[in-house]
Amino acid sequence: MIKGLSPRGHIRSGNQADYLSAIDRLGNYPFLSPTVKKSLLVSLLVLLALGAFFCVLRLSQSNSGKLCKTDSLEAILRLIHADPASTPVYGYEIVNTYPHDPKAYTQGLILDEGFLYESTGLCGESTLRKIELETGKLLRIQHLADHYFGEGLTLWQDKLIQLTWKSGDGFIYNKKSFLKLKKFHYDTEVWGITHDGSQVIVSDGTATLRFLDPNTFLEIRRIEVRDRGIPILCLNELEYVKGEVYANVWGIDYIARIAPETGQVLGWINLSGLRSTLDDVRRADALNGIAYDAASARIFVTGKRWAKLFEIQLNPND
Ligand SMILES: [Ca+2]
Repeated sequence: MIKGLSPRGHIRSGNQADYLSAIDRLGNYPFLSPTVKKSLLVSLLVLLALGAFFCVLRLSQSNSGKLCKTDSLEAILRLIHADPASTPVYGYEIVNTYPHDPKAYTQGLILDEGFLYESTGLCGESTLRKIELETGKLLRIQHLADHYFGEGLTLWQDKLIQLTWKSGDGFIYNKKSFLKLKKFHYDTEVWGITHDGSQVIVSDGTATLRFLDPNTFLEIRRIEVRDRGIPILCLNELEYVKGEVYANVWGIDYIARIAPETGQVLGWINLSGLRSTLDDVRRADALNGIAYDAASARIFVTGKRWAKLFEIQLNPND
């Protein structure tokens, strides 16, 4: 499936609730004439439609998404299983299973001090969330404007950095309050983000990972991710784990373990069995979302519209 408008670019109505609430509140202003109320109603609906329209229009011009075709993904799968001895393929054990919002279109996932922070995508549904790990309870949420499609998320010092897909805008928030501290701009499409303690690392759906200054967001260096010489396209959500970059590969249920110095794939994690444990497999979209808790050395994974979040332990052999 070509990565374009489907499945990433659906128009969704997450912010419609805000608009509908605003429309409801119009009834609380009896001093407004019916004509004025009608004009305000039309204006709100036009704003809603325009936001979603421009979001989808921008997504339709995707470049890297065109790389993620079925034959490209099948080539990666053949490579992974061609000669397991040359690049290790890890299996997993499920240590714990936690609830995850089945409506959350997960694009970025991290864990800090026992809490999950998540960035979700789709036009009109993009959010930043703080979640109680054990219960899945939503503790805080920030809606993005309808014209943004939320992407990667990382925590730099005490600030959350959230990217958006093709709009060229990223946001920095206070971790506790979700107060938006800064909006910054970049010129490229972006997907995932993590950091290694000194630089932030960004994916863009190709095989390239870029290392950026966390304060200026200027590029310092870049690597091309390869396994046995073959570029690994469609790199998506990222997580820095014990000196390696873990990356979801869009469209397959595998995580690449990448050497940040060279881009070489050090190993693969085969998570293709996780999907079958979901109650509603038909609604579940791509495996996406890796969070690592360095304090307890725990790894968490989930997917877009997956109703479960898994703590996993890696096995040396698939
Ligand atoms: Ca992550």
